[in-house]
Amino acid sequence: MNPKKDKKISRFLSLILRHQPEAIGINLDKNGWTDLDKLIEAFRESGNQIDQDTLLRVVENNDKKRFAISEDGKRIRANQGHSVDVDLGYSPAIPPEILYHGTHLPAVDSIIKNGLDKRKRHHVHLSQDVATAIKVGSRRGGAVVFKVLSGEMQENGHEFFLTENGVWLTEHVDPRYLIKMEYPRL
Ligand code: HQG
Repeated sequence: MNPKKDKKISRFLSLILRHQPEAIGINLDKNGWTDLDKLIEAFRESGNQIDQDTLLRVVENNDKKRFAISEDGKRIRANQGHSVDVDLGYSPAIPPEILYHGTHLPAVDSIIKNGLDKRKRHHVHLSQDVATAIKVGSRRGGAVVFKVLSGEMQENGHEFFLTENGVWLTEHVDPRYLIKMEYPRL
């Protein structure tokens, strides 16, 4: 096992299962699933040798549990983060009073003015804790963290969904529900 290589495979899987299945000629069904055997075959044909054990290991060990295997063990999908049109079938759930969103400095003014938009993804992604939000924000440089008044939003009729890997999703967050944290601490 080679952690660096596994990370590369995970990145590639995210690209294929969330954004560009056509890049290696596979299809996702309406719920985002694709056949494991066909995926492995398509990986091979695109010059990426991978066997089933490696793929299952990458899914199992993934730091954010980004992928799920179907109950019958035959299909795979990404748990969240899609830009392609899929219905993940998550039911509305009651969020905690406060959730967090990590972002980067250049986005702050626009977020304060316009709220959180889903951009290319299906939903705005929110974290359960500050540490995760800092990590998300750090992907683009120094992190800025917003508190989201999710309890109040839900009371006012906004829907929230909890993905299988613990990410909270919602359609949009109005600026009135956002508080910028001055010194986010772990
Ligand atoms: C920002 C990763 C300006 C938003 C992470 C973010 C997450 C605005 C960027 C998951 C804005 C969108 C999602 C506004 C939002 N004006 N900027 N009005 N509203 N933004 O990648 O939340 O590793 O689509 O703050 O860990 O960063 O891929 O969303 O910076 O869970 O599994 O627009 O992706 O998970 O960026 O990340 P993204 P995100 P994975």
